[in-house]
Amino acid sequence: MSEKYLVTSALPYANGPLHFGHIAGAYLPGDIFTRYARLAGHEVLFVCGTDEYGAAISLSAEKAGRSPREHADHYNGVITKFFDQLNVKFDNFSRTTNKHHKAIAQEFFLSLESKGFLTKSASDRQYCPTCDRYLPDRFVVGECYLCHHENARGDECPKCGQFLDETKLINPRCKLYGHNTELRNTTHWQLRLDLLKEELEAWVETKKDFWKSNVLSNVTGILKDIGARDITRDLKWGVPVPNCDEEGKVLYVWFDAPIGYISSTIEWAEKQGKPDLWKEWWTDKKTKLIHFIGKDNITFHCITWPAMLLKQDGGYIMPHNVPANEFYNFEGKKFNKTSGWTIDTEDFFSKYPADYIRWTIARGAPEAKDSEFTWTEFQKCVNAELNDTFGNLATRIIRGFALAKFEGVVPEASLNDEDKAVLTTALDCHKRAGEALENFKVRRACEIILELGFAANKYVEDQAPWKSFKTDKARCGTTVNVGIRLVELLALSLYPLIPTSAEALWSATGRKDALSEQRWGQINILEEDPASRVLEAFENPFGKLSKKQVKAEVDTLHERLKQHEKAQKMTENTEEKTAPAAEATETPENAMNWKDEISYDDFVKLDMRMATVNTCEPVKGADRLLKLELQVGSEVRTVVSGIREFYEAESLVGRQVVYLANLKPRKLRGVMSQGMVLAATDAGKAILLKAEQDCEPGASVS
Ligand code: B3M
Ligand code: ZN
Repeated sequence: MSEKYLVTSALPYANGPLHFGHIAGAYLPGDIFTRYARLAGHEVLFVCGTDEYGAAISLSAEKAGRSPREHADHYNGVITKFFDQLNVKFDNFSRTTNKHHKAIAQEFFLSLESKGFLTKSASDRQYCPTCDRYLPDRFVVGECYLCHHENARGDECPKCGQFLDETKLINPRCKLYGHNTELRNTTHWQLRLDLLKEELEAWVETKKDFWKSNVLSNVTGILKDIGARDITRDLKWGVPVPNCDEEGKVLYVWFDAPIGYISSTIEWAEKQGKPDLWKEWWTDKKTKLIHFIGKDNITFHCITWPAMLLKQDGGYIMPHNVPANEFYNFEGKKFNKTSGWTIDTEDFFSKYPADYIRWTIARGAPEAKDSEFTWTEFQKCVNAELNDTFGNLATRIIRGFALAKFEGVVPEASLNDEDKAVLTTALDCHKRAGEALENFKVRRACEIILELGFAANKYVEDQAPWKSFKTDKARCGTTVNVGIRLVELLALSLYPLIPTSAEALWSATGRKDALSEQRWGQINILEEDPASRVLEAFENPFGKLSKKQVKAEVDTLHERLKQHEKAQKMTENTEEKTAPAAEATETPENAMNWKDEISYDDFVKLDMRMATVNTCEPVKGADRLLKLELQVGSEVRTVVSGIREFYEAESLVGRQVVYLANLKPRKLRGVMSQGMVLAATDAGKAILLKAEQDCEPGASVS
């Protein structure tokens, strides 16, 4: 039966690049499902966009020295490019700052309020008197009162994973500057999930036969003692609470974010020139709304968001299924950009085609439990599966025989039982792979398609066309003809998973029509005969990875981690060793002229940033001064520095420096210098500081 699917993937926060862990959870599964569903004849719309409001974006923007909007602009670009590289294709990729978003988010709020599902109450919250602002969620850090981890966030502890009450943090500090905080009383709105508990439980009950068990158990567990939850924050960056006369109250990002699915659809409809078309998706009872997410987003998609939808007047549909995935790790640990435990995606895509990673992730998709990427597994997937199974079949049949021995024309066939048997097996695999994909079982689909590949290779092996070519050319011709049919069906089966390679295989069989426009289950390779089709040159879309290559990848990774650990140790050492400096003074040569002790609070007043030199020129009439124009985040600052005798002006352009930004500006030889660049002095020579590797200009130094 033909269905109507509205497919979404979790909206990625526009505050950093994505890694393959994210891809495995929400994006590749969404893309695979969408591609499959289209082939299966379903009507599909696939929407996504960046999640741009809230504390996470504000904090990360402030760290980078950008405004939240500039920060979101930047990462929206980075993320869009990543999806292009991976061939993840949305019908619309929007942003929660799109022009439709605010109004619908406010409408959702007002509708819940008018029906009595919101309450308003005042309570104590963390406030930073120095920064003069409240510190919602991750803006405040401190010791976890449950597990005593030192760096817990206001909303949750990364160590014990528990949601936290920010007011109970031990030694709370403002995350960005380390200021001491205090509690202040402020008003917030709560969504009365307690009043919706029964309705939600009844709704979840209707899902119990087809939702994934990990999702069901998670949701029923949380629903048991669900209470009211805050849906507003004291923050500048967000959708303003509607009809509210107090300044600085915005909707909690998790309240507005899922509405991004709707606003992205509205944007899509507008681009189609049919502004009302979005309603045919969001309010048509036939639409099956499918949310692809990672497991950490289950509560929001299966409880809060449905609760919000239940009490709207627009006639919105409810989620049909939420096939959440578990986590996808990397070589035994979580992906971690800070420590370097990650894959540099630019480097990756410069070496490997997207289909290699798509296949590897799909093959080991974290569907029922956490799984991981390892370089060895990657090599196995590429070499043994893509190349030796799929590539090999096509190479042997097409290049080895059809092109080399039959002048590029598919020979006639006269099918015997063995030929029919392999074609039947292949058709059965294709059908079963479709069922697996329809049920979000990507891993299983890969296994079944491999089965198809194995059966096809075994058939060629058994038929030994290299022998029959000499003894029975007609038989050989039939084997080649059957082989072409098998490659054709293989290409169709692989399309949702590895579209580019599948298209290459498809056209190599001489098909001139578009693969993406075929119908799953409607190519009958038992009947449809490719004989006399003309083939063109064949390029195997797959290659192999050498042992050396894999070793180099693993070595680079460990080297990066080692560097990171070394750098960390150095910081720890300097922190610990400031006191015993007295020992060093025992030898007179080492006598240090220590400055007076300062407090940590004094130190954090220094606003130091990584900056990139845009231009640099000598200051006229001053033989010791250079004028540097620095890129710091999105801003440009001018600094005059007394380093002319040590550096050629041109040689500094493009390099990074450490920049002290909040030094009172002063005029030097008629040029206003806004701060200074830091340098070490060694034997009377100034040596500019830089970080061990280039950073985002504006990155803070502490
Ligand atoms: N941005 C969290 C995440 O990226 C959040 C998802 C929103 S989906 C509406 O994991
Ligand atoms: Zn502060």
